[in-house]
Amino acid sequence: MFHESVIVCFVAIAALSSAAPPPPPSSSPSGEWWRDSFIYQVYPRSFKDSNGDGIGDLNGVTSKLDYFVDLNISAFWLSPIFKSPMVDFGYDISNFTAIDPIFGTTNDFKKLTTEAHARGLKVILDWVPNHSSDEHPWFEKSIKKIKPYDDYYVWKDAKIINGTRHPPNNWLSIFLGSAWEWNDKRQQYYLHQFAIKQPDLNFRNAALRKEMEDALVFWVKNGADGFRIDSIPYVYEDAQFRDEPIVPNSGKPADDPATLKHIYTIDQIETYQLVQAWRNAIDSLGGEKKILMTEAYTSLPNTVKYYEYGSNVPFNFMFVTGLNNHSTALDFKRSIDGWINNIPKGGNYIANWVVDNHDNPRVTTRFGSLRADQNSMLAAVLPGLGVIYNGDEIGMEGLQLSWKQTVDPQGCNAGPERYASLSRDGERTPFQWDTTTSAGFSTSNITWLPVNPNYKTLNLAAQKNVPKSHYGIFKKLVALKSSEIIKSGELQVILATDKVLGVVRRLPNTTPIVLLINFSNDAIQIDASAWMNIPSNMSVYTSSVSSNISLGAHLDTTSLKLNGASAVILA
Ligand SMILES: *[C@@H]1O[C@H](CO)[C@@H](O)[C@H](O)[C@H]1NC(C)=O
Ligand SMILES: *[C@@H]1O[C@H](CO)[C@@H](O)[C@H](O)[C@H]1NC(C)=O
Ligand SMILES: *[C@@H]1O[C@H](CO)[C@@H](O)[C@H](O)[C@H]1NC(C)=O
Ligand SMILES: *[C@@H]1O[C@H](CO)[C@@H](O)[C@H](O)[C@H]1NC(C)=O
Ligand SMILES: *[C@@H]1O[C@H](CO)[C@@H](O)[C@H](O)[C@H]1NC(C)=O
Ligand SMILES: *[C@@H]1O[C@H](CO)[C@@H](O)[C@H](O)[C@H]1NC(C)=O
Ligand SMILES: *[C@@H]1O[C@H](CO)[C@@H](O)[C@H](O)[C@H]1NC(C)=O
Ligand SMILES: *[C@@H]1O[C@H](CO)[C@@H](O)[C@H](O)[C@H]1NC(C)=O
Ligand SMILES: CC(=O)N[C@H]1CO[C@H](CO)[C@@H](O)[C@@H]1O
Ligand SMILES: [Ca+2]
Ligand SMILES: [Ca+2]
Repeated sequence: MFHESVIVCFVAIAALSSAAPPPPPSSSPSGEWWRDSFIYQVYPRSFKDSNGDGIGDLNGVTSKLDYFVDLNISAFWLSPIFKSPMVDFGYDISNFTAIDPIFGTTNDFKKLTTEAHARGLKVILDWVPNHSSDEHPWFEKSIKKIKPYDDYYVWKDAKIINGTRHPPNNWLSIFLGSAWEWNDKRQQYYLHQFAIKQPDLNFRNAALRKEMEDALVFWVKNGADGFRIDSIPYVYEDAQFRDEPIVPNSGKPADDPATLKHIYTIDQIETYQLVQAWRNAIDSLGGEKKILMTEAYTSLPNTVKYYEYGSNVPFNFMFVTGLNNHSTALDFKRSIDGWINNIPKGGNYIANWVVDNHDNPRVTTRFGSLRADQNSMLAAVLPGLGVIYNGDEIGMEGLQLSWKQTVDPQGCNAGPERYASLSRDGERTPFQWDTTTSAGFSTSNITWLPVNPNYKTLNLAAQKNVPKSHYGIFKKLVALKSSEIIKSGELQVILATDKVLGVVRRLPNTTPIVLLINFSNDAIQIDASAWMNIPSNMSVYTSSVSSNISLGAHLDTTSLKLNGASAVILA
């Protein structure tokens, strides 16, 4: 016991002396309304159905705007709502300037933005530039080599080996198998980095670039306050179409993209220049500032590079893919410090913390239900912007579907043996509003994905007036986000022990804000006061549902006990 605490102390000292990255910029460049707020991702199919067809829609979102006001988020972003055959549930777009009838009409969108703006809320659209649907008229014309569409997609001749047709190179699709699909009519292969029905657009063609930029401008003129750009690293590929090197001993099947080192299919420099061009195009329209958020699952240097090319929010996915329920307090500290320290200096850029999204198992699945609040608490106390996914704020849980119920192409392509870990349906089930039919999501009892049966107890209505609920806690977090100490206070990320992560925000002559997270089940009693240089008597601002500490209680931080997997914010 004594021996263990000696080691613990050493870690804490080492951490303290090397910690304290420079404080984040405190002056907010005027008009950047997203700073120091939470942004909320709406998955429209699953949020609220207004017409009883079992699929969420725009009028459904409009009917819930007062909920966003209640949450006090600054903005919400909508996964794609454009015309689509829905093979990849809207990520396969067949008209970039039309709303899909499943979601409503252009007028419904205008109504949504008008009513949102009237409530001080901003609306962000999901922009999917890498590919269109194969049912887009451009693709149909491209197959027929009708100008200028002939060159709107990435076409290549077959490689003939011993008289047999082969794809032009070894590139693999994210959804498994060759990234090339043979088209009999055109007698060429087309590139698809995602599904076969999602041909990659050719951004080396100036006319295509112009069409896409015009579409962005179209939506801004119709009320969009900015864009979340999907899968941005994939937009350009190597102009010479070279084979990608093979990862030695990946242990993956040959059709899995993890077997290749992606040096020619992602992160090309032209991709960054394209984001800058879009930045310039939407800025030139004037009016209120527009936000650009970029989705890039890539290395940290390649992610933060987007800051310098006009992205306000290069999504930080450390809580989504980098860390999991095996991560230690030290892993968290290293990742957080790494992000803060890698933000380019001098640009007044802000950090961001993505808690969850529609492509990864829910936070409750990845970290366990006891830790449902932990990452939102981090996103609130750390500087910059927090991004949550619908349902996080009530601790919604993933649902494991049967093979027969699976509809996600990433699951379907994987087949009955492999779908369970690859399908994204589990995190996309309908929002759980209350205990009525289909959890209040739809008047229909048949919904596009089944409602999680736990809605009878886990729903918004059950938490609405309960301070110590996920929802009650999240509301406290949003309020904290806009406080001066979180906006501009000094940041320290400290290992209070090797099992307990501490985040402290300080302003002169003010009680600090202290977040403590217990990462283990080892019995350690800590003197947080000495190690973290915080007052010995602090009150509980909020604590996780899993914590037995009461809100508003006063705690003696010289001898602090947190129960397993719990987190607390002291003030
Ligand atoms: C997309 O839809 C809009 C609105 O319905 C229409 O005016 C336009 O022609 C369509 N674009 C294409 C390429 O089909
Ligand atoms: C092509 O055929 C020749 C003769 O049968 C054989 O030696 C060679 O290995 C084949 N090449 C490939 C790439 O399969
Ligand atoms: C930890 O995460 C894995 C993978 O997401 C999951 O299977 C496991 O149940 C989790 N464990 C706990 C205790 O939450
Ligand atoms: C769904 O509703 C229909 C019509 O009201 C009813 O007959 C049916 O039993 C319901 N099914 C379920 C699973 O609740
Ligand atoms: C709502 O957010 C705004 C801006 O972030 C903040 O000024 C305000 O105090 C918040 N309101 C509440 C009730 O937390
Ligand atoms: C902690 O502070 C509160 C409020 O100032 C006070 O009521 C309480 O007695 C203090 N507790 C201790 C142990 O000093
Ligand atoms: C919380 O639980 C832990 C262990 O489960 C216990 O030691 C501690 O006294 C409890 N704290 C409160 C405030 O009830
Ligand atoms: C962490 O949780 C365990 C299990 O409930 C508890 O015994 C321990 O005291 C906690 N650690 C700290 C530092 O609070
Ligand atoms: C997080 C996210 O939106 N991922 C999307 C990336 O792009 C593919 C193809 O457009 C989608 O399937 C994913 O959902
Ligand atoms: Ca509907
Ligand atoms: Ca591409």
